[in-house]
Parts: sequence; C-alpha cells; structure tokens
Amino acid sequence: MSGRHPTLTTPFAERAKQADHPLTEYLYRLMVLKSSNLCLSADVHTARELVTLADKAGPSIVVLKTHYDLISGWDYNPVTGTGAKLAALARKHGFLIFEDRKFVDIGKTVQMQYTAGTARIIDWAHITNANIDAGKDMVRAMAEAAAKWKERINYEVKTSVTVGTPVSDHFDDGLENGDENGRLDPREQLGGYGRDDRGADARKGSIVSITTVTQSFEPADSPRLPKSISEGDESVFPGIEEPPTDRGLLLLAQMSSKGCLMTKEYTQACVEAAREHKKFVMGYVAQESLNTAPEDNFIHITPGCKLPPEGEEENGHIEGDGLGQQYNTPAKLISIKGTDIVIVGRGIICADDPPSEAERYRKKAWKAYLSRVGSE
Ligand code: 6AU
Repeated sequence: MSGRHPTLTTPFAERAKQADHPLTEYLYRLMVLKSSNLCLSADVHTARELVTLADKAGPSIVVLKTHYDLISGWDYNPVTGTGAKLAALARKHGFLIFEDRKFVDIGKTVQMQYTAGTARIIDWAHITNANIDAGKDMVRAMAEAAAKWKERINYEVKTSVTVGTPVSDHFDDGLENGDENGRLDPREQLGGYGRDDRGADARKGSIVSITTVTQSFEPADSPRLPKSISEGDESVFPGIEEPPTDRGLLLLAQMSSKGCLMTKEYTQACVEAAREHKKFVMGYVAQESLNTAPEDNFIHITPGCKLPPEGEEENGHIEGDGLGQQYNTPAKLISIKGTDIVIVGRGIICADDPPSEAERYRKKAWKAYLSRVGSE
C-alpha cells in the first residue's frame, strides 16, 4: 500500500465530491446511503438463480458482478432479457452492475465486443473491466465506444401506445417471441407483454393497437435502461436518483490468484492508463490501494475475499479454493491494504442462507472501512 495517501482516511462522502468520474461519484454516495462496500460476485449456474439472488441480496450490496458467459439460459433480449431484468433490479435495490468481462484485445475488437454482438454488454452493465496487456490504446478505444453509446442512448426511442397498458413478463421467459437476435417484432412485442393470463383476445387487441403506435427520437429527460419488465419496474431505490448514463471501466491491475504473472510494470501501466482516462476509468480491480499521486482518487474493488465461519477467529488464515484463488478477510483488504469495495462470490453463494450471509459481509466490510477512516 502506498503509505498514507489521503484517500485512505477520507470518508466516501468526501471522495464523492472529489471524484473525476460521474459514476464513481454516484457509487460513493450509494455506498454511504446503504452503508455498504460490498460487491456480490453472482457466479451461479442459471439466469433464474442469478435474477433471484440479485433480488434477495440486492439490499446488502452496492455492486452486482456478473460473468454473463458462465450463466446458462442468459436471455439476450434487450428489452425483456436477463440484462434488462438485472437493470430493473438494480434500480429497485440501488446497485450498479459490473460485468467482469476482462476485455483484452486490439481496440477495434474490444469496441465491438463491448457494444455489439449477442450480449451488448454496454447496454446493461454500468461497469466492466479490462486487462491492458494489449496496450493502453485499448482503453482509449473503449472510452470512445462508451462516449458514442452515451450520445446515442440519450436519444431514446419514445414509443407511445394509445390503447392498453403493457403487462410485465415473467422471470424466465425465453426468446420464443424474438428473432434469432432476441429482437421482438413490434406487433409481437405488444402482444408479448401480455403473455400472462390475458389470453389470445388480449394479444389480438394489442395487435390491433399497432395502428396507434408512434415513434420519434427525442432527447430523454431521464435516460435509463430498459425497464419494461416487472422486477423493480415501479419502484426506484429511495434516497438517491438513478445513476448517470456514463459507463465506467475498472483496470485489472493486480489479481488475487496464486502465481499471477502481472508484474509491477504492468500494474504501473494500469495506473498511467487510469490517469490518462479519468473520465472513463473509475479505478482498479486490485489487491491494494494504488493511489499514490496527490490527486489520485480512484476506487479499488477487490476479489479474493472470505470470512471465516461465524464465531471463528476473524483474522486467521483462510484457505484458498485449491484452484489458485487466494482469500483475505474484509478487515485485511479494506483496513490494512486500503481497498474500498470487497468482491465476494462463493463466500456468500455457498452459504446456507446467501442473503443473510451477504448482510454479514456487508457489516464486516463497512466496519473495516469505518475503522480505516477513523470513524468507528
Ligand atoms: O469469491 P470467489 O472466489 O467465489 O469469486 C471471485 C470472483 C470471480 C473471479 O472471476 C473474480 O472475482 N476475480 C477477479 C475479477 C473481479 O476481475 C480478479 C481477480 O484477481 N480474482 C478474482 O477472483 O468471479
């Protein structure tokens, strides 16, 4: 850790005011509001489990981390699919979505992987991360793609339908109404909303209503992700506005795994890239604080975190997973190593009661933060 950098003792509320990135500023405020510096790594098997876990653990976390490519049954539909469902839950519970995609490639390729393809990660993930082994230009390429996306998203397609209120879809409906890209035919889209108990008549009614649909492009006052599904549709987390439409990048500067080949030079290159792209890079996935220059105010989010079972010695050694993963406690990572948010996957997911385990981690991680800034 870098001596006593001011960010180590500055409360998150103050760091919010000094943040360079609008999403970082928002995240710090969210952390204060929820008294949480916990990110849940939702590495479960199916989309259904993912959505259920996000809903149950949502109150305890400020970031939900996904690996969309390990989830079976991920629904790519941009309006009713898994990404859109998570976005709705993020609004309801107040958390940001971090797709742990670890982009690494030439600039052009990462631009396409980030904004297009089947997953369209940029549409639903507020945050993603990158390994910059391919060089710093890759970060610039992603920043440019995110800026273009933001410009486009601020011009929402406004669709007004004069008859019928769309009825929300269920959790796990597949793509039966979409084309192979998950896009819905407009008539099906209208009918598709009503796939609950309204039956064929309702669908016919909706198809008739196609004649009354008008579309226009206009600046959106409150740009937001698709919210035409039930999870959290009506409710927005109280006490804070919706997040800005800016997208953020975390640089994978250090890893938790044993024998990691990332050198000090690589980590330093991440620090330089972060400073060069402050409007896009929020901070790092790292094992210690990398803020060294006086003006550095990057956020640090740290995986490889586990607590011993309740009642056991808190600062004892925690076994790795036998596959290279190494673990530290929230107290060590936050109070001693100076990181800000802990990422916890199996520590929570494999517990008997994941939501209450998430709450146990939230309390421990927040206590470690309070002790670091001297407010305990
Ligand atoms: O708590 P776990 O060990 O079940 O899960 C840790 C999660 C996994 C990893 O892919 C991820 O954190 N991860 C990362 C990330 C976030 O980029 C970097 C790293 O160094 N170690 C690590 O475990 O989803």
